[in-house]
Amino acid sequence: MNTRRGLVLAVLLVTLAVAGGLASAGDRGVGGSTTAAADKGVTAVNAAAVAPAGERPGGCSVIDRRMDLYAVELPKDPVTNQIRLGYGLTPQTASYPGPLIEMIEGQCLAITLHNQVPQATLEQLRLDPNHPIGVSLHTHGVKYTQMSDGTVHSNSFVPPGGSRTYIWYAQPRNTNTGAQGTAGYWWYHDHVVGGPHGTPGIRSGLFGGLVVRRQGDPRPDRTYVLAFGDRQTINLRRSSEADTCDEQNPVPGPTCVVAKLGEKVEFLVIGIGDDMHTFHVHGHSWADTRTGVIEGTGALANSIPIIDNKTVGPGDTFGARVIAGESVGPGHWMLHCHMQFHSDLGMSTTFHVLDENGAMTAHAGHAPANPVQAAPAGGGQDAPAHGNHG
Ligand SMILES: [Cu+2]
Repeated sequence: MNTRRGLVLAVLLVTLAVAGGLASAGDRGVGGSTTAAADKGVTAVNAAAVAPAGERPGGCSVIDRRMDLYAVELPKDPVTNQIRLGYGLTPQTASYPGPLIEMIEGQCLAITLHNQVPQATLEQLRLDPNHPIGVSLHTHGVKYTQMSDGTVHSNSFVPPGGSRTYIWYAQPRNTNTGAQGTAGYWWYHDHVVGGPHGTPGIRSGLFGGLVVRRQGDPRPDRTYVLAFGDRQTINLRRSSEADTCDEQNPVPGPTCVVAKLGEKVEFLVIGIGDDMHTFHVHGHSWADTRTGVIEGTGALANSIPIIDNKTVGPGDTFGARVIAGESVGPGHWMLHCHMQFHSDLGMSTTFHVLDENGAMTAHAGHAPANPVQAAPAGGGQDAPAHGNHG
């Protein structure tokens, strides 16, 4: 009888939560009442369905922007057969990494996360059978309250089939209060799938890049999010799987890093998993600053190092800004971890720089299809393979 009563209560609470969410579609952003979350008797799953009202970080008085984010199950990894999950702006466009989220300091963003990952899949990913089932959205760098932390501890996660609104505030710098601001390169990720740290969630693909710009920051033409992870992976893929560019019509994406000559390209590099890595790209270098660019020519600007290799540890993020092919021309530029045994094991991909017409020039970056077997006789150019990433 208790079970039955509990079930009825649960259904009522979920109904209330949905109604509350709809009713608060104004500027409040977070829907629902705080009743369920405050009631200690409510199960974690039911409480998680309710995003309490008024849960905004200090300074975030109005929601400037809203977006939906879907967590879905993707086809299994073609190589390892692991479960793959992804975030997407629509369920159909979910990927790993998830979509780049861009904010400007001062902005208050409400993101409604819809958990469409099947319950059975989430159960399969559990490290502990008593761990709650759900997906969350946890972020770095920007401001959020406990209710947008995306953890089990704060019941700020989403059960299968549910939705929840998270609020992020890109707090601006304030010289009066000493607030440093939030501009920088960050990442967001699940913190609940499989365990209290979301380790199986991240490992499955539930992560993405977040960049917060300051008003007036130089803007890139393209941004690529590259997560350096365990098992010597870039974006959870190794070697040839990390580079799926169609040479005729390369479509930018998590496995196709491509730009036209002269384009300003921004790499947002994330360290995930348990290993240290180094991010290195051939033929290009960047300023080791907050934006990857040096502004001004004073003594301070002159003291900034220009680098082409940077260490990234677990949870670290940074941005690197390059001008595609600047001074070096189009080609298939290697991009890899410089821990040698990592690159040897496949932690390598390619930055394809096309000419000004969007084509790969005939002379650029050609390499023997297999450097071991196809040693050039007489110094001639071999087949136009774009290998170089194994
Ligand atoms: Cu590495």
